[in-house]
Amino acid sequence: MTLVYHVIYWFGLLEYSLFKSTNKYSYLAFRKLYGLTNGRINKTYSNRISNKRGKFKFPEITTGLTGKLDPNRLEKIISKIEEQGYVIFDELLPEEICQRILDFSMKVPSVAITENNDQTKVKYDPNNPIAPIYRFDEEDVLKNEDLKNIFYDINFIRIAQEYLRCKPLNNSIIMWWSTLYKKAASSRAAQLYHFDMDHPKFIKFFIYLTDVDANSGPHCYVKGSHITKPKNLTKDKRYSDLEISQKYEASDVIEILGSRGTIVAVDTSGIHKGKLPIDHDRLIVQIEFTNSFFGQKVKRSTVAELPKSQYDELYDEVFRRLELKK
Ligand SMILES: O=C(O)CCC(=O)C(=O)O
Repeated sequence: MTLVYHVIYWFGLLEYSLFKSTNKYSYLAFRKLYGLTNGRINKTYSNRISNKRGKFKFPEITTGLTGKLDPNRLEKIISKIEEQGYVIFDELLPEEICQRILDFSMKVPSVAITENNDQTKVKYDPNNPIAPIYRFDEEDVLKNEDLKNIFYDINFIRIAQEYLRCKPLNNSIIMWWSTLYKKAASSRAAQLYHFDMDHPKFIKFFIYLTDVDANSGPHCYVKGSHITKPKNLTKDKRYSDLEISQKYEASDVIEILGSRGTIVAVDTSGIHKGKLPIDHDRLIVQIEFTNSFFGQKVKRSTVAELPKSQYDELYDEVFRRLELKK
């Protein structure tokens, strides 16, 4: 059977190189092969991409939402992500920006998504939640200047480039409320352990826009699980807390707590979940970079769907804003 998956996957890669789209079966074969090869196929493909695609030339010191970044600090950040799968930055998104985004999230309708995937675009009302998760459309997110600035943050791009070992592709920026609607963890709201496998290699930056303690929906991560996973946890499915605790030491299962503004970079090919909030709703924004759009189709209107020429222009804009040269 593994051979069949390989054939479908390689056919998909060929098709992708010609038409820039991934057929459903090759995507499924790719996800399956990730588990079956413990990530080896991703490494092979990613190495090829790194060898082919260059890197942006950044100045020695860049300044962004994560403060001043020089090669020394960059190296430490990358080593940490490579070693444990995530890094928590000391810098916080400034208070006034968090507040402006929070105000925006109360005014602009978002999509309330139920466990059955019923979707209704409504204004989020903390006093009367109708779904465990309210996700904002990306086109609405990108109308907000603060969120746009997060999307264009130079340090995120620089860190993503170093981690992905090539010019990174902006996959998406999404923002969502996790609410107190349900008393049990929602699979739809990614509140059960799982790993992401949308593309060969990717990295996400999360920013908390509400204070997050153990009862208000922390992002939970199993240290080191992006490198290799125990045999029983390589299947592409959701896992219970018990299944995780049977395979990992409690000290490897991390709840990322922090006041609003906390910024984290996470390789979510590692095992993770958003814990069910029980005290307060959580608002979070996520920016994702990838090394290839092979894989999951992006439904939202993201830069991922823009033709390459326009895509480069987006990077031009990043560099124009920052008065830097590519
Ligand atoms: O809500 C969270 O913290 C988890 C999000 C998640 O599972 C994901 O982005 O893949």
